[in-house]
Amino acid sequence: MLAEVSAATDAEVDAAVRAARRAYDTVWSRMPGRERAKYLYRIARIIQERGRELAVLETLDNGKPIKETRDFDVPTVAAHFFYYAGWADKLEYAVPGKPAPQPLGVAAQVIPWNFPLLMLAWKIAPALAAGNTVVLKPAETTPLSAMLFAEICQQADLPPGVVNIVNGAGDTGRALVAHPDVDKVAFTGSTEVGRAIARQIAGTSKKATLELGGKAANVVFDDAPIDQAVEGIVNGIFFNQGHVCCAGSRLLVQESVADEVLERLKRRMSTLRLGDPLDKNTDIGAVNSAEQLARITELTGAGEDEGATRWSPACDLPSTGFWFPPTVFSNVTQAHRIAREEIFGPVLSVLTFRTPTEAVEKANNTPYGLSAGVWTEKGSRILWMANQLRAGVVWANTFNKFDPTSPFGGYKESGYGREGGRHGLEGYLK
Ligand code: TXE
Repeated sequence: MLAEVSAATDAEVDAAVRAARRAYDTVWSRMPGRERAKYLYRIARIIQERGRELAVLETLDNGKPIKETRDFDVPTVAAHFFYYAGWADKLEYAVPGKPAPQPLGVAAQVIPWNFPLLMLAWKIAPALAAGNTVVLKPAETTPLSAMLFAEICQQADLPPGVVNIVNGAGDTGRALVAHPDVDKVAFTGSTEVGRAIARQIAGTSKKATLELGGKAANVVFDDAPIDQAVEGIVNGIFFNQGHVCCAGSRLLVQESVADEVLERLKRRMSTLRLGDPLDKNTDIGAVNSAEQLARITELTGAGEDEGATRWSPACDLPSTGFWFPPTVFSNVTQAHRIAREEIFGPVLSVLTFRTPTEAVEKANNTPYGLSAGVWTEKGSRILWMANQLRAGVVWANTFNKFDPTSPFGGYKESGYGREGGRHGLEGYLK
């Protein structure tokens, strides 16, 4: 065990919300945007300065490779604070002749374990820039980087009560969402809990942003640059062990190139290094928890039982911890559970198509709609696909690209509201 963290009681959740309310009323909502910006810039710089420490802590807590926390998570977190700092003093003047938008008040933010620090940044940076105060609950298996972030807020002299962190599991999250003095709820996690939160706040005046599960299609046409596409497929599903809501977990490949793509993909998968997440050469780290490993194991078992063909490269799994090898299923049909349900692990399901229309039908044949990828040399086809695909994000000849300036969010059961970019601020303003 790495650490033990105490769960907040209802009274402690109440104290945190009250602190946030007090800070909102007396300090934060009254402060000029340019002053708020100074704090956000300061936080961004301290994140950069303490980047190594944050990366190591995040890797220890989550199990993802240090290569990712060092080169992706932490720099992207800093980028979000820099980006939203830039908005804080522009809001008053964003639309000439119109009154300045107002903050909502106290935001309750509940986040998952797959990108603990990045999800915190997606939530806290726009909320603070817009003038809200926050109470954030990290996931129960990954609370540590949020606590280090709280220390960074103190180091930046952020006024007390502007950012509050409460720990705990679902009960703490429920108490936080239910608190009468909360004005806004922002949640990222499972569709099931997202639905429960939507029911819980129905009939109240609380606003909500929900970012839920996904089952993204990564569509490869026969004119795609195959080497580049294979890299995109690997990144799409094996980045962060596939614990990614927008993971390209369904590969849709045009029939004429399906054998070639699968062959090259297997060869590339054989070069992936699984093991010690703190080793900078590691590509695939540990699964975050026993529960998540059980879920991946159950669904991959169902894939075999239903007749799909399973393949993994030979690889030694470490004897302690939770591990799952990179896995690809071919001969998958749309009826298979592995084609319909979010696995949230390093497991790819391969389906084929003949025509662009069939590709669209299959890609959209899911209750989710968070993201999709398209690989083709034809610009006109990219635009056509982007319009046809019912997904909040469509990547063309790339995958899993994130930038603070771009909005992110779902269609259908992947949730509602957008995070990132200017759209991300709108969820914290009235
Ligand atoms: O999610 P939960 P879990 C998917 C993925 C995964 C599955 C289950 O498929 O296998 O969900 O993961 C808090 N009121 N995603 O169980 O339970 C909880 O403490 C308020 C997709 O980890 O949704 C944690 O902080 N809060 C996803 C957060 O909700 C509650 C990321 C998420 O946990 C609560 C994670 C309640 N009633 C899992 N119950 C994505 N969209 O990226 C729990 N929580």
